[in-house]
Amino acid sequence: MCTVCGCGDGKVVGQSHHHDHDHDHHHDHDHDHDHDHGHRHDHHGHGDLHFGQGPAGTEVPGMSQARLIEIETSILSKNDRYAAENRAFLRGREVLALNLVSSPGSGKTTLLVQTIKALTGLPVAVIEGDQQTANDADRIRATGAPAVQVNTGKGCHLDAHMVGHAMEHLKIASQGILFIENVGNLVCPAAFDLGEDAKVAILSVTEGEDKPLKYPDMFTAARLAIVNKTDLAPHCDTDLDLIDDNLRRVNPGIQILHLSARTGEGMAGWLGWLMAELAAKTGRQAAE
Ligand SMILES: Nc1nc2c(ncn2[C@@H]2O[C@H](COP(=O)(O)OP(=O)(O)O)[C@@H](O)[C@H]2O)c(=O)[nH]1
Ligand SMILES: [Mg+2]
Repeated sequence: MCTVCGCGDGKVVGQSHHHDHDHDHHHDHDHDHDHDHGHRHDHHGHGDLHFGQGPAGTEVPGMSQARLIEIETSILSKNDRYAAENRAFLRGREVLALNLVSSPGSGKTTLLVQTIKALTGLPVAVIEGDQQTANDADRIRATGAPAVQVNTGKGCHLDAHMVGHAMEHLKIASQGILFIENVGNLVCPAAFDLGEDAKVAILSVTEGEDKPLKYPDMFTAARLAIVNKTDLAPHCDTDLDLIDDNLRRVNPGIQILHLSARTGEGMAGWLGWLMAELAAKTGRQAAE
C-alpha cells in the first residue's frame, strides 16, 4: 500500500481488515524484521525487481508487513534518506536524473522511446515503474538502452529505496541521463523524492484541461509539464491555452512544453530542454 496516502492496499477493503484489528497482538517479527537491507524482493532476470510480494503488497526495509500496514507516517523521512543516497550516487557520475510522472497512458514510455532514438551518442538509462509486467522495460530495451523494470505490486509509486536497488542493476554511464518512469498515478508519486533533479509531469490532451486543478500536488512538484498527444487536440476539442492556464494556476513557475511523441511535433523543444538541463548539471558540478 501507499504508506502516505493509504491507497493501493486492502486497508479499507479485504484482507487488511484482519491486519487492522489484529496487529497489536501478532508481531510476526521473525519473519519480517530480518531484511534491514531490503533484500526480500524477487529477481525476474534482466535485474528486474518485484517489491510487491508480501501481504502489504509493497516493501519498506526494517518494517514487518503488519507494521507497514499499520504505520502511515514517518515513511517520507526514511524515503528522504534513501533519496539523498541516490542523489549522491548520481552526483558522483554527473548524471541528470528525471522522474517522469503522469496518469497511466499519457505517453511516458512512447516519449522515452522517441527521446532515446533521438539522443544518439548520449548515455541514457531507464528505470521503469509499473505495478506489474516488464512490458515497458522491454520497449526501452528494444531501443538498445539499458532498462530495469521495478514492479511495485500493489504499491502505487516508486520510492527512493526501490530506485536505489534498480540503480545497482543498471549500468549508468557518467554524464548521461537517467529517466525514471514512475507508476502511472497523479497522486502518490508527487510525495516521494527519488533523488531526481526534477519531476517532469506528462499530461495528454485527451485527459481534460482540468487535471492540473484536480491533482495540484503533482503539478506543483513538477518543474516541467509536457502536454503530449497534441496531434489529437483537434479531435478532442482540447483547449491548449486552458491547460497552460490551469498549470500556471497551481504552479506559476512551471515550465510547459507541447508535443506529440507520435508525430514528433514539438520534440525539438523537449530535446533542447534536456540538453540544457544536462549541461547545467555537469557544468555546475565542474565549476564546484
Ligand atoms: N496519438 C498519439 N498517441 C500517443 C502519443 N503518445 C503516446 N500515444 C499512445 O498512447 C498510448 C499510451 O502510451 P504509453 O507510452 O504506453 O503511455 P504510458 O502509460 O504513460 O507509458 C499508446 O497507445 C501510445 O501509442 C501521441 O503523442 N499521440
Ligand atoms: Mg509506460
